[in-house]
Amino acid sequence: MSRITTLGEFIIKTQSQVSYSTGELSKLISSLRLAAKIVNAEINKAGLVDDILGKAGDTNIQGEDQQKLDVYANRKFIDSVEAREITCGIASEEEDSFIAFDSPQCRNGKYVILIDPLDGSSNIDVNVSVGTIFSIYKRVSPVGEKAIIEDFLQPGNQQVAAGYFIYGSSTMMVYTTGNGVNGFTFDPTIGSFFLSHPDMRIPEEGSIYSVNEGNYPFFSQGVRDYLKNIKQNIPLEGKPYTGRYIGSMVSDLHRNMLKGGLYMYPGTTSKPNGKLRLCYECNPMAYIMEQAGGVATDGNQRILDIVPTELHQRAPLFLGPKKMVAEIESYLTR
Ligand code: P6P
Repeated sequence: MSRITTLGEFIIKTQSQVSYSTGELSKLISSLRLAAKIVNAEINKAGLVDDILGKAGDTNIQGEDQQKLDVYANRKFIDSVEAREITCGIASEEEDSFIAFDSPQCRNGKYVILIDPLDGSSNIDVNVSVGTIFSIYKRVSPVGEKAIIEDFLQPGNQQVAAGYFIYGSSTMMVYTTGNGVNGFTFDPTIGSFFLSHPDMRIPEEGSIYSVNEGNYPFFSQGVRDYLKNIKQNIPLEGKPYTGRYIGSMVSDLHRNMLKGGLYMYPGTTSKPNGKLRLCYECNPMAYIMEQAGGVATDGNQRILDIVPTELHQRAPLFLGPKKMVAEIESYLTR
């Protein structure tokens, strides 16, 4: 039986791999673990708790209905990160702008964090898996001062850590600090995350594709040609491609990383930049995918090389095994 490794032990053991880390990054990652446990507990009993399901009655800056659990999760992650006093600021999908923490200790924080506190939350009421996505950077503003917007508008290739929590049939944390991707499964009877998926790599071959085909009429000709042709092509193993899409990016991406598959959210005629947010959805997932041996592009360039100009800007996204992304890219340039 392989040695049992808790997330806490793993964070400490691998801390030395992050050259400049003085333990703050470890503390930041462990603060996310605490918030995720709290959110997980609420999600798992959402159907039983009064007044936690459904819409909060507000819309976020994206113009999306905020679910009550969106607001709850957002609060828990912000409070948990701020309480550790090791991060100078946070940006969230659920907040109009970034939050610069004001305590002297926070101002001395080296890192900023961007987060989608509860991605796919509209699925909660129908009991479909949802997730939290996070992205961590070293600040560019002087230590000791308040965080500024430039701290949050760095290209994804500057990330020092990224990860996601998936609240599914089991709750997992999957993250990277630039030395590969590792997955941890939560044992609710003990209240700890345990290393269950060491050194995750996406299979080089894949026969799963994940896209909302309801948008087919509004995709570019290249995307439509790709979707038409893969229904005629038979991959090497002789089985047709499989369409799998549950409308929860963390779940779709996690499945495709384990089984081999392409996830995409292309632009459409009305939304040429698609729906997904560059800074706290595309970038962290692209970093994880690259660290797992895959690739992530917007159809023209590497996601991680895009320099953000706005906190909530969107980007088309194609990510998965090199061969599958290369194939669809060959259609996009036609
Ligand atoms: P559509 C959830 O709102 C989300 O941001 C991703 O998790 C998911 O993949 C996508 O949007 C689903 O969007 O337009 O297919 O419903």
